[in-house]
Amino acid sequence: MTIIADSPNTASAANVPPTTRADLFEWVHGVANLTKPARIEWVDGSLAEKHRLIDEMVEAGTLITLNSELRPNSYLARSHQDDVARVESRTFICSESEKDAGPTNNWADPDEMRSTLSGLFTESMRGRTMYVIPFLMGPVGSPVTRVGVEITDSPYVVVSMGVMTRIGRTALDVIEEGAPWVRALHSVGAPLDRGEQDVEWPCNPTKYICHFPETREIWSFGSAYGGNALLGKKAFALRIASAMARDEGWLAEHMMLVRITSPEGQVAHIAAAFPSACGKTNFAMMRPTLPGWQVETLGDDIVWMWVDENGLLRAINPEAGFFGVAPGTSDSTNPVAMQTLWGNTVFTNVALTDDGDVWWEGMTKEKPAHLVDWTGQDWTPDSGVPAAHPNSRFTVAIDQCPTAAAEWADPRGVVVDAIVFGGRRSHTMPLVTEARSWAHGVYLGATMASERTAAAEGTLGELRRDPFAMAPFTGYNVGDHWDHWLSIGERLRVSGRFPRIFHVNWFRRGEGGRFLWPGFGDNVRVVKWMMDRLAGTVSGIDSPVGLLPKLGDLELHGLDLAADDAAEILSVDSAEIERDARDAQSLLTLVGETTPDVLWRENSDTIDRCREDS
Ligand code: OXD
Ligand code: MN
Repeated sequence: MTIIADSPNTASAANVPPTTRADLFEWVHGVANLTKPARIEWVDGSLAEKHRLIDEMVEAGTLITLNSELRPNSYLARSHQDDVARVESRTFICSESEKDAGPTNNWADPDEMRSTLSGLFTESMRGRTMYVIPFLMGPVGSPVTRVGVEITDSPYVVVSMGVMTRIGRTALDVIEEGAPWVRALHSVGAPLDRGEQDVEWPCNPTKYICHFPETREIWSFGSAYGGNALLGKKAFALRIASAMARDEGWLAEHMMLVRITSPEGQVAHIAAAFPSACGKTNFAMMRPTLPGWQVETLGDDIVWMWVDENGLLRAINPEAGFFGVAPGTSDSTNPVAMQTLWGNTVFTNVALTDDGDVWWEGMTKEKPAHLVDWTGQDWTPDSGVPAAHPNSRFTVAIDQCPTAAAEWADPRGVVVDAIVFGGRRSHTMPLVTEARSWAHGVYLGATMASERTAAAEGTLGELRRDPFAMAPFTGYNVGDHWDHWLSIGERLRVSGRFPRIFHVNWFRRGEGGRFLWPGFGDNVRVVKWMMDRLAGTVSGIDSPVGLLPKLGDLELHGLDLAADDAAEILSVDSAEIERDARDAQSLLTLVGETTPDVLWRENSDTIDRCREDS
């Protein structure tokens, strides 16, 4: 770490920043002049630096050291109680034209927002250290790897960015070579006066997460929660990167990426989009229940894809870590995640056990008799409140994952064979359906919907259309995003090697509200059907929402599933699908003239098929 100056106004020749890029130096200097930190540190990404920051945070009470025998090198952070999730209502796309943000984003005029933010950032780092973090999204050498610099006044953000991205010298070298870089400015918005005692989780009730797609800039104020503050993730790798990808002809998507190997050695790479907290991480780390099947993990949250010179769709994971939801993760639901979390993990807002380890709802069948909950209060099973926050998280490096595929960091990426969309739907959508064409697949992605979970603010359970699971993450007009997907389809025509597109629903409920499908490792049964479709060994049954498996083609052997339930979960009720298609029209209408005609056609074809079916 290079420490430049004790005060931005006292930078001396001896404290030269480790960059020759005037644009970078000037930006850092300009931010320091605005935010007036006590000192500036350039982050080099070394282990020594990480340990020093962790020690400082332990000293300040921001991190609690866990029992090193049970959870080596691991820490617990407890956030402010109002800083626990992404704040979509405070997330803005500040494009020059309002139309470019589209109807599903909050738009703000860039000049007005800059002036608001400049006011908020004025002296916002007073008394704190301003860290400059060069970071790389993607492995060095991939055609879609991009670089950014995050300035933050939060050491928690520095350490977390060090897990989630490639920080320090490697990234700075790419900048030195002349690469354009994204400006990502973050402040917790809690200046410290001289002698003032700091709090454990500084933040500000006023929050702004702002994106300027034209100038590739991010300004985030007031929150230290990962999704708002680790700017390489949602802000850059999805919102800004999606705008870059539109301009440059590639895709930045909210997807996980896995490699599947069948017992016969058939290999396929699957990229899957699910709204937040719908089992995406569980899918990415699936331990298949069918013998001989293997799932290897390449990514759990974000995928960048491009059409290569041979017309194949290739993908990388731009991240280097997992920022996963803890509750519900257990040795039975996701043993791979549990193994990944053996140590070197930062937990946020989980509960603390009496022996200095972590616990969250769903981790064990039996609840511990006593815990300290995520708010720092004593907790017993009778407390009547969750011990861990429903959106509590773990932050851990991918290379700790026992199922990580060796290629997760290969700059050549992997060829995508199948794309999967999914959501949490109690009814209507069957367990799995295959799109009839690329355009139909884009329609299924555009109109996908899910019942709301705790990863963002909002009413739990409410059905929300979440196009491509990108509703809070597309940095431009959602209709243009759909059009962009259609244009990628045009480019794939060159090779004719279209990934097949599927839609899955692990969450369909039967009588009395019980889940019909066991999910988790048994989802490999659905993956097997997809692989059979890829290999051309099975056909499908035509339905208004696409091709359904024949009951006999879905491997149900060894599964405790009543025949009626199996039939129900594969069934499609035309009236329900028609209702859903009509409901989706409000989204197509809302998006208005930017909705591609092709998607309206897919919508009316779906309704026509429902009519023919009934
Ligand atoms: C996440 C999210 O944190 O999607 O990954 O909210
Ligand atoms: Mn996500």
